[in-house]
Amino acid sequence: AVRGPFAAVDLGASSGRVMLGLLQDGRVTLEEVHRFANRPVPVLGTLHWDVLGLYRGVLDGLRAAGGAAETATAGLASVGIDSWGVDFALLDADGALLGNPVHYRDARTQGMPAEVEKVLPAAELYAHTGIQRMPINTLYQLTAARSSRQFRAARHLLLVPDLISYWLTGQRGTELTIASTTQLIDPRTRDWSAPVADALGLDLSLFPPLRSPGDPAGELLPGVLAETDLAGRVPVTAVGAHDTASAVVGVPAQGGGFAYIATGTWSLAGVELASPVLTEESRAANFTNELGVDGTVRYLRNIMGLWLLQECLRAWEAEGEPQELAALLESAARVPGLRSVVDAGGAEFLEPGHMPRRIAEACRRSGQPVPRDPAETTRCVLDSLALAHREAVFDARRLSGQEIETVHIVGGGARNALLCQLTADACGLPVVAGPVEAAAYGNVLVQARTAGAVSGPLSALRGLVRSSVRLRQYAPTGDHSLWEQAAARLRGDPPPGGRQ
Ligand code: LFR
Repeated sequence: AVRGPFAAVDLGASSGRVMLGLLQDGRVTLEEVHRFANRPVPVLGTLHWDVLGLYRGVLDGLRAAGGAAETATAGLASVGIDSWGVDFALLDADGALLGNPVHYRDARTQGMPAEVEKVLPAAELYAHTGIQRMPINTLYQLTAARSSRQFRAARHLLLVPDLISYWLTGQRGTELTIASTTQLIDPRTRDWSAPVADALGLDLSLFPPLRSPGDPAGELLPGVLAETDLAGRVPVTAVGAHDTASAVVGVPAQGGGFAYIATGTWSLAGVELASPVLTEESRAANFTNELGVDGTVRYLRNIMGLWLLQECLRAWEAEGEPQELAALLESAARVPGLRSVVDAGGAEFLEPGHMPRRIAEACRRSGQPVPRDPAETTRCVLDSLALAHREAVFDARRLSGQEIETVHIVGGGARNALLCQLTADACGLPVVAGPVEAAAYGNVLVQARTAGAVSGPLSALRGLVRSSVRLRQYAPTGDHSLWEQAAARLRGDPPPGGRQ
């Protein structure tokens, strides 16, 4: 069986990377061969992704993968692509790109959920799709875009990882896990929801046929081989093309009683289920049923995530007060906890700009102390995130009936010891942190299984991750009831004994 190397292309909202994965002696070794920035570009008032720039990064990454020693001897076994969700490109009948994809943080989706609900009430939409009401969802973006000339000229719609895959292979498909972020998939049938598309007058034939993680997705085109100095036939394999789907595969859990938090720009906190939860209660709790690898459902809540901190850092830098992250986290750890918390799921934090000011404003509005410096602001952000993690983990347990013994934190936030400890404290549960590159592990392992290098269910793949990485454990500390009080404060519950 082929043991690799496998190239995992993982595109995130702030950077992309190409990792090379190799299976050896029951372990996976991952090597980052190329990393490149992903900088959105505002053009005439619309925020875009520089998708050709990203593709350039992918090509450079594949060339670097080809240059690695393992590839020189064995050739590249396959390529898999995952990215952030919801965003898409429109192509004309010839397959040419009609414009740069618009960024989900662009303001065009403002008011779109309400627009959709005029024709399809929220409860009905949820019963069909089980997707959390977030303005960024493809459905709302399509509602905003549909009257444009570009949309009317479009004959194909490709989600970002499927677009990269198309450029590499010439073959168009729609991978299922990323398709589920559109809010146009029925999680029970794992197929497009005709009732939703019909109600909104959306033509589902814009989407190329669905394919599942593990399916073959073509081979690198001769022009791509030439550009990347790769030789031979290099298959592209559909993986969990949604980065969060790949990250959940890469959760090093043992047994079934776990929650996961995939942290990065976003925090995606929830559980893995065999079937969706489409109850009215679940809708009210704003839980989403995105699709996972191997027929699973990712039952989770989208939380604003480390975006809050990234945007603060950007603002401080722009104001001529750049902060060094490690030192900032150290000072934040010394700030007394839970003085002020904000709703880390709040749509008010979605768009870029002025984050410290917006956080201060949210604290002032809710009658809490306003953070006075970067350390206090950072503590407020991390306390708020930990609290949001707790609420999501507890709600996931309550709404799905799934037992939770351990919380796994994967992705960039697994590096942030303060966030991991606060999350353990807030949940009153042990936290296992790592790997940071969970999405790349998940991406590589699904390719490896298709190639026959590994076999078995997700639990077997997770076992391989466990034996490949060093994990950090955080035991819950502190007075757990303080978190309950903070949660009540955020909900606006009157304090015990009446309002002060
Ligand atoms: C994480 C992620 C989330 C999705 C957000 C926007 O990278 O994919 O799952 O909600 O980005 O697409």
